[in-house]
Amino acid sequence: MKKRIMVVGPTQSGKSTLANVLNDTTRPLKKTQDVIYGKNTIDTPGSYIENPAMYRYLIATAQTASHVLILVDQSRLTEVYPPGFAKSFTCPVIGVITKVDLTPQNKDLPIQQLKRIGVSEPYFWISLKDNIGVSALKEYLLGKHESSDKN
Ligand SMILES: Nc1nc2c(ncn2[C@@H]2O[C@H](COP(=O)(O)OP(=O)(O)OP(=O)(O)O)[C@@H](O)[C@H]2O)c(=O)[nH]1
Ligand SMILES: [Mg+2]
Repeated sequence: MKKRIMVVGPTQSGKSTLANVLNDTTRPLKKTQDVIYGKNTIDTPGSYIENPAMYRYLIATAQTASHVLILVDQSRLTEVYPPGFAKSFTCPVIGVITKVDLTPQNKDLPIQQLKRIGVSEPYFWISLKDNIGVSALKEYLLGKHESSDKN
């Protein structure tokens, strides 16, 4: 079975925008209401990580994923993840700091937050508006993924 990259993060943190980039698609960006399986991704609604009753569902969904991306919106640093949450997943968990075009001075807080969640470095800083860091992340995730798992 093809493994996909699961994208988790608070509401409006840029999950669906990133999923579009990873899938080379341009799906319209309206609030994600359900888990959406794309070519390379599993996009999740922000409300799922904001609702502890949905954690089990996210963890179960990740069982078929190659990676879990934990998004932290640098422009809006809400604390939605429980401490150690990354340890719930059996696949690699990658920390992605989004919207770095909006508040470029804010570097330490997202790092502290990712450490608290239990995500190990390296972290990726991206802007999907200014196209910063995107090709490095894509290469890291899909470079090996696609060649070993084509169908
Ligand atoms: N400035 C800026 N805006 C961004 C960036 N990435 C996404 N956005 C904008 O942020 C808004 C939310 O993006 P989405 O990708 O829909 O966010 P989401 O996490 O999927 O949101 P939900 O599905 O509601 O949880 C959109 O208006 C995007 O255009 C970025 O890197 N910089
Ligand atoms: Mg979305």
